[in-house]
Amino acid sequence: MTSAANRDPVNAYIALGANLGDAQRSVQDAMQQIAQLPQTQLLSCSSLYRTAPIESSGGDYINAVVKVLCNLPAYSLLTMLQKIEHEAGRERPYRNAPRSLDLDLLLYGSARIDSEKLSVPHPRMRDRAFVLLPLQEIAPELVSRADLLRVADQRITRL
Ligand code: A4P
Ligand code: MG
Repeated sequence: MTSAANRDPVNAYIALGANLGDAQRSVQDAMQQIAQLPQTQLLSCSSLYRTAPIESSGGDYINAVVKVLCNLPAYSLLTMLQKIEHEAGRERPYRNAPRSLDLDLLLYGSARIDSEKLSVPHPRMRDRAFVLLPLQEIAPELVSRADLLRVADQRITRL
């Protein structure tokens, strides 16, 4: 078995979202917490975006995407992201409920994982302006014109 210390670091992209409480603050705080994760270097952060809820109730969301260089295995990174969500008061009363903080792993290098606990690439990332526009800001090579056309009717404003 390969130890974490011998693993090649991987570029990973994380989507941040919130639409309960002080959502801007929650997203900014989460960026700081991601920067402090072990074996993880925060490489870039998109702007914050105000976005219309997609298949979700509640008010507008604040969304952003960050890029990290990470030595953690994908499942360990996910567990740490879920801990940050939990500490931000995340509750899950029903699917797509308004949330104080949501952290989704979009991409973990070129890995393809499809388990109940973790799917990467995130299966819905190419259908959502709230992912694609911030991702395009920090990794334009990962977002195509066709992607952007597909989500052109979704309301999103860069803050
Ligand atoms: N899980 C599987 N793959 C992943 C992954 N790549 N990253 C599992 C994170 N978690 C992943 O997650 C549910 C389960 O997915 C977890 O047990 C985890 O192990 P969750 O955080 O409880 O729920 P979620 O993120 O709401 O679920 P889901 O299905 O990923 O939701 P979506 O499709 O991402 O939609 N509208 C706007 N404007 N902005 C938003 O941020 N977010 C959603 C959530 C809907 N509409 C939105 C927004
Ligand atoms: Mg989530």
